[in-house]
Amino acid sequence: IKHPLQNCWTLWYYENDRTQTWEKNQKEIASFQTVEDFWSLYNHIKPASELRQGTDYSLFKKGIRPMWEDEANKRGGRWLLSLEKKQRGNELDRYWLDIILCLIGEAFEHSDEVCGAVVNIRQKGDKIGIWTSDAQNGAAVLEIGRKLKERLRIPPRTVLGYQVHKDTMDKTGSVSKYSYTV
Ligand code: M7G
Repeated sequence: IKHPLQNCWTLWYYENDRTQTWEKNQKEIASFQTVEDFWSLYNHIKPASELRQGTDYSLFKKGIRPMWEDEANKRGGRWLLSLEKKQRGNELDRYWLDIILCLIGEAFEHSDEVCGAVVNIRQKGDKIGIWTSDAQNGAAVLEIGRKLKERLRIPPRTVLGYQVHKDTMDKTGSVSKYSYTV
């Protein structure tokens, strides 16, 4: 028998087709709920570093759509890892895989607060976000942020910031503020 995961997870792919709405461009690829099915999916798809600019992968608990508007996300936010261009070549795929393993392996004490994660492939620099459901739950948000930083082996001098989705949504300038940092 296969090894069951605590949760069932869905992988999504986003491609920016300008004739469609942002929401319509989010496509469900596949769902899995065992370790073996995760690896067969992972081994079958392109690594993030080989995707085209402007695309995203999102991995969310089944039933949660990878968007701010979803009931599970609308009071939440994300830990944001902004990568430099040169990190696509070496660190992007490792970070993304380590994050997936933290998610599906329920690595956090507050794993119930985790909704999913997104990797954005962008010309200006790739981004990875780990989405949690309640931006007001400081204890959970901070525990998840600290554990991420440790598990990804992010150097202590690199600051990770948490953005509330509402702030990201309403942002007028180019950057939205961090509500927490680790
Ligand atoms: P992005 O893809 O998160 O980052 O957001 P980028 O600026 O580096 O490309 C780009 C745009 O996509 C936003 O300004 C929104 O128009 C749209 N968008 C992104 N997200 C995450 C959402 C979402 O959750 N819901 C909706 N409706 N639009 C979104």
